[in-house]
Amino acid sequence: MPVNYKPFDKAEWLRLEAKAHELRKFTLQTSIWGGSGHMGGALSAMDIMTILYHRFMKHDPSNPDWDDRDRFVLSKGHAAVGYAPLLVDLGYMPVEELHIFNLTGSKIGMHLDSNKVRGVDFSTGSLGHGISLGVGAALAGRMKGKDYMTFVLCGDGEMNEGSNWEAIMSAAHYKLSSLVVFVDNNKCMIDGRVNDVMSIEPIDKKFKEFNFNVGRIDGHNFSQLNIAIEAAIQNFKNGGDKPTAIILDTYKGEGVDFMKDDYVWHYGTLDEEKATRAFASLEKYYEERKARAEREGK
Ligand SMILES: Cc1ncc(C[n+]2csc(CCOP(=O)(O)OP(=O)(O)O)c2C)c(N)n1
Repeated sequence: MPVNYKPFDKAEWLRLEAKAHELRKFTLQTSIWGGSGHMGGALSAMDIMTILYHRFMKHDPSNPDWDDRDRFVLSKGHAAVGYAPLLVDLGYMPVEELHIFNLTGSKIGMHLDSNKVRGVDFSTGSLGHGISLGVGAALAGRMKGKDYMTFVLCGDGEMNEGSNWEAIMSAAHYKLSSLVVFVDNNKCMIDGRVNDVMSIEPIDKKFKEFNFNVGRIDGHNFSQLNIAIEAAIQNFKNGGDKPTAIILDTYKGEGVDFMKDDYVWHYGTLDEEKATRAFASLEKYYEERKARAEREGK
């Protein structure tokens, strides 16, 4: 699949909104099929995953091992309940696989196994390892003379893991400009708010001090996401010598009113009544998102 460098106009913005909406619904549906899921962190991450796979990444569902593909590491591997539907939607697997999400015998578990799930570059789930994997992938690309990008998506709570900071230090040391680390800064983790458990702020300044190029944006705004990712890719193409970190200010459970900004929805189950409310809330949210794209898009 070629890199899609069409201009980011209103039509493109609306196309991404429609896709993210579809995938948010698909995420809830997957957790219903499986009986549960980490919906909060999947919903906060849906916009970044959508724009990466649907606008920027070189990848080919008919050839997942294509050597020139861009790499993606879902370091916050528990967001698989959102990532697996995205891969299904792209054609990496049939939808029937999701009907048994995380159930006995399913290839698709609560965290995705790259040996079992087509399209997944790295198995994740144990937090704190995705940036190391990304450093390895970016170094391998350099050694093989490839020009692929490596994108790593971390959680903000995940930044509590010390291993991240060793990997961040090595990414800067090796001047890995093909590496882009996103932090899904939704301010919540598994059983509390990040600021109460272990604050990571000022996270943008920390990356800067570790010699990264740093952006900090609204992670639910496709226009801002587009500008930040384009800049990161251009940095690599133009021979830049620093990796990039993009801090995404987001909300856990984004799109579903009763989940939004509430760590209780890190992991959960939707009964019929809650499911009805959640889907209705997503429809309302989509109308607001479309209205913003109409208003601000060019
Ligand atoms: C090494 C490790 N320790 C603990 C866990 C359990 N765990 C799963 S999700 C989570 C919280 C992560 O918070 P954050 O990174 O902010 O995720 P998000 O809010 O984006 O879902 C924890 C502690 C784990 N998966 N791996």
